[in-house]
Amino acid sequence: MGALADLFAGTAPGAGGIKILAPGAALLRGFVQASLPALLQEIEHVAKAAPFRRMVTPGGYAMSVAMTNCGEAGWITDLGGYRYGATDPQSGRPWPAMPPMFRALAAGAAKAAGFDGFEPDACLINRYEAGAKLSLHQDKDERDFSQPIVSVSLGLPAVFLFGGEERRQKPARLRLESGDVVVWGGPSRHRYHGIDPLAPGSDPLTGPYRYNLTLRKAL
Ligand code: MD3
Ligand code: FE
Repeated sequence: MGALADLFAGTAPGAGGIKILAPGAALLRGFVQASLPALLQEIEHVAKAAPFRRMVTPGGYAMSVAMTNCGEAGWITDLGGYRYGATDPQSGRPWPAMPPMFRALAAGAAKAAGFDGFEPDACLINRYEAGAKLSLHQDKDERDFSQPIVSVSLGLPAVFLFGGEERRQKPARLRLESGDVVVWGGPSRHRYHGIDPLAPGSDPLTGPYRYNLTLRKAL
C-alpha cells in the first residue's frame, strides 16, 4: 500500500483509533490530521470555481451554512426543492472535479469502518461561521442507501447532534474536532442529525470557519 493509501487507511503514525458510535456509525478521531493543510487547499481550489453560497430552502429561508460541491453531482436546494444536479446553478458549469485525495480518504475511511469499495461521486462542502447551524434532518436525496456517507471536519470544533430514526427522539451530543472523520452507514444512515450553532473562535488553519466535507454516492 502507498503512503497516501496508508494514511487514509488509518495505518499511518498518529492515526487515532476507531470508535463505534452506533450500529453502522464509526468515529475515526484525527484520521486526516496530517492532511488538513492539503485538504484546505483543495477546498479553496474548488471554491475558486464554485464559490460558497448560502442556498435557499424550499420554504424560502437562506441557510446559515454556506455550501459548495465538487464531483459528478452536487447537492442543491432552492425554492423548487432539494436535489442533486450535475451543474452549479450559479455558473451553469459542471461542479469542479472531485480531488483524488477526497476519493482516497473516503474510500480508506469507509473501508476502516467495514464498507469496502465505497466510490463517492458527490462531495458537499459546508462552511460554518459563528452562529451557523444545521437543523435536525435526514439525508434522503441519494439513490442507494446501502452506501455510507463519510464526513470530514476541518477547523473550529462543533457540537454534532445524533438523533434517532424519528425526529421526536432526543439527540445525543458529540463534539467533532478538526481532523475527525465519521462514517455513517447501515442502520445509522437514516438517523436524524444536525449541528448546534457554531461558537465563535479562531482556528490556526481555517480562522473563523468550520468546514465539513460529506462524501456521498448520490447517483
Ligand atoms: C448521519 N452535515 O451535510 S456531517 C449534511 O457537519 C450534514 O456539516 C453535517 O449533515 C456537518 O447533510 C454533519 C455528519 C453526518 C453526515 C451525514 C449523515 C451525519 C450523518 C447521514 C446520516 C446519518
Ligand atoms: Fe446531513
